[in-house]
Amino acid sequence: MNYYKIDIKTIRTEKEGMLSFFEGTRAFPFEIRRIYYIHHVPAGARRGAHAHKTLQQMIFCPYGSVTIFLNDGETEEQILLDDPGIGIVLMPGLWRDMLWNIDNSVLCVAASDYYDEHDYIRDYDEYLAYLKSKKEEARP
Ligand code: T46
Repeated sequence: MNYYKIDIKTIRTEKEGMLSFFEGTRAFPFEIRRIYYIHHVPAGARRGAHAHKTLQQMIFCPYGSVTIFLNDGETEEQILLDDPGIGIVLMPGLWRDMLWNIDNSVLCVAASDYYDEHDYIRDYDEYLAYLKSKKEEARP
């Protein structure tokens, strides 16, 4: 599946606590054009239910626990994000859902582009048709 996990650089600082950081194109292969974060979500809530045509994103959970469900039209995987030092880089074309495991968990995203609703596919049948047309395009 077209995603991978990354270790976000995390250092124990002289003052109490830890500090994590990442730099676009060093930690993952795109420049960051947008950062957004999702918060004040109750446990048990689900979000997502869409795919992106071109957007690349690095997703991490600096506080709490969120499960990410990925689907590429053939296989499904789920990834637990409950460690501020772990992120996942999602390449375009993956259907995703997110489940909040703990109240008020925060999900942060570094994205390769500005917000554009035209980049979203929010209907699953449309998503499957999109994948099929991409496969046909790629045929020699
Ligand atoms: C994704 C997952 C992980 C904006 O106006 N600007 C923005 O930058 C974003 C991200 C959203 N919006 C608007 C669009 C909708 O009217 O905020 C509303 C909620 O967005 P959405 O329902 O897409 O939110 P999630 O939590 O389902 O999905 C978000 C991102 O949209 C999406 O790109 O991959 O987080």
